[in-house]
Parts: sequence; structure tokens; C-alpha cells
Amino acid sequence: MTLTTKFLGRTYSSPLMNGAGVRCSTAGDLEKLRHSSAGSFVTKTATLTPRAGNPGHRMSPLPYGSINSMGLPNKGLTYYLDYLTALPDHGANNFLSVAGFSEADQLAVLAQIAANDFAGIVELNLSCPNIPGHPQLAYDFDATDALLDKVFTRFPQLELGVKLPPFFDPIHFDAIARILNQYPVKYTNSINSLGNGFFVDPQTDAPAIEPKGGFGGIGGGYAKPTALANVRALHERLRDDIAQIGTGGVQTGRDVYDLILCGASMVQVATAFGPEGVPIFDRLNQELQDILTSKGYADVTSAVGQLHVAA
Ligand code: RRO
Repeated sequence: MTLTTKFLGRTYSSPLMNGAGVRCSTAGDLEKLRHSSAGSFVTKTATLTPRAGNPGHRMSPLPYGSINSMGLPNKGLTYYLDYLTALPDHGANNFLSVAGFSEADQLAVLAQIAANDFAGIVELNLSCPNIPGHPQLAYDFDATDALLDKVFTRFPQLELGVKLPPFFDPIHFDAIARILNQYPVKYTNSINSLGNGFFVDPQTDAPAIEPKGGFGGIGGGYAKPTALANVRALHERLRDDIAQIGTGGVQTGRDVYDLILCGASMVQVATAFGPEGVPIFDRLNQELQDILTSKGYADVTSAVGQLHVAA
């Protein structure tokens, strides 16, 4: 039984990797991931210029997951491009997460990447829930369609996937799939955190985090059923050549396996990676290997989308 996985024509030692945001903001974080048993890594979402993010206490563990309103703190696109292009393979097997605050900003980010010799995969984050005054872009279907039209017209050479927010209605699964199916999108990554949740700290009777009056993205165990639903719903609706990454609520090998059954070829770990750090990939690789072996699969690819459904 092997965990070796193919994704976008690349070969990875494992389908597991970090989710953008947690422990992936500095070169030191990324080096730890690079030397870990994760199959790949993605950077913190980068913007054209560095950002400090939202002020105050902005991430809190919760009983079954986490809440965050980080507000896109990052070292700026140039920092991540410099790091990735200095790697022996120019980052060919890695993912650069990026975002912008307007269409012009998004296109400027991609222009800088296209002008560089980064050889990896671009993950366009259409779903950050924590920027005051800026909605999660993918909830605006017309704006998403217009952006992707420009992106693929101007930068056909980029290998690009999209990080999506959770959708909660079949009409919305249909709508986002109809848009994505028109473009040479390489993959989808579902889901970003459940936007604008809220938690009351029982010790203080106050919100668990400070920015935005306490509203923040919910991750961890709370997110798993919604992540499975989104991966499954998009797997049923997207062109066969659009791959899927599954993210949301991964704590065990069983969680990884469930996302694979629903259609994910790679799986990201965000909330649980925070406290456990890179040893989590050793544990999850072993747990995934055990479950795939017990189910009779020789490799990960054979299990992708193999949910048992009544005929
Ligand atoms: O930085 C954040 O506040 C953040 C981002 Br960009 C994102 O995509 N998802 C999230 O939960 N937090």
C-alpha cells in the first residue's frame, strides 16, 4: 500500500498537506513543512504588500475546533515568491496562496507571479471571511465569473486552483460549478472556514476573539460535515479534469479517508495542525495508510470518489 499520490501531473509522497493560514507564514514555518512527512505545502495567503492583519486577540481554540479573524496577516507576495523560487525545483510541487482586495488587485498579484519563475501551483483565495468591508468573493457569482474570465484570458500559463467558501444550498453548488466548468481551473479547494461564526467565552461572557465584534471563521470539527458536503457536491458537478482538494475538520485518518471518498485527491489540515505541528503528518499518514489497507486499496488514487452509494 502506498500513499504516493498524483495531483496536476505531479507526484507527492502523501496526499496530506497543511491548509493555508496555520503555521505557514514564515520561511521557517515553510521549511518545517518542507522537511516533514506532508506531501506538499501551501503558503499563508499572500497579498501584494505585507499586512499586519486585524489587531487584538484574533484566534481562539474552541471545544470542537477554532475561531479566527486574523485579517490576512502575511509578509507580502515578494517574500513568498523569493522563498519558493529559491527552492531547488522553483517551488514546482508547492502551492502559493494569494488574494486581492479588488479585481485589479487580484490581477496585479497574478501578473507578479506570471513575471516570476515560480514553477508551482497558484491557489486563488476567493473566500477570506475576515476583512472588514470585503465580502467572501465567491459568494458573489457574477464577480467570480468576471474575475475568472480576466484571469484565464490574461494568464493562461498559470496553473491555478480556487479556495472556496462553504456553500449550503444545491442551487449554490450548481451556480459555482457552472462558472468553474467554463474555465481551465485546475482544481478546487473546499472549504475555507465557516465564515462569521461566533463563540461566547464562558469564563468572561465576552466574544472569544476581539476583531469584528467577535465574528470569525470557524474551523476544526465543526466544519467537517460541511466540508464533506462541498467536496461531494462539487465532485458530482465539476468537469472530470478539475481536481479537488478537501479541507475541513481533519483530525484523524478517518477524516482524511472520508474526504477522499467524497472526491478529494489531496487533503489539507488547518486547525488541528496548529497545536500538533508537523508531527501530525506522521500520525495522519499512518492512520490513513492503516484504513486504506484495511479497506483493500492499493493506493490513494483508487479510493478517490469511491463513496458507496445505492445504485
Ligand atoms: O487571514 C485570515 O483571517 C483568514 C483567511 Br485569509 C482565510 O482565507 N480564512 C480564514 O479563516 N482566515
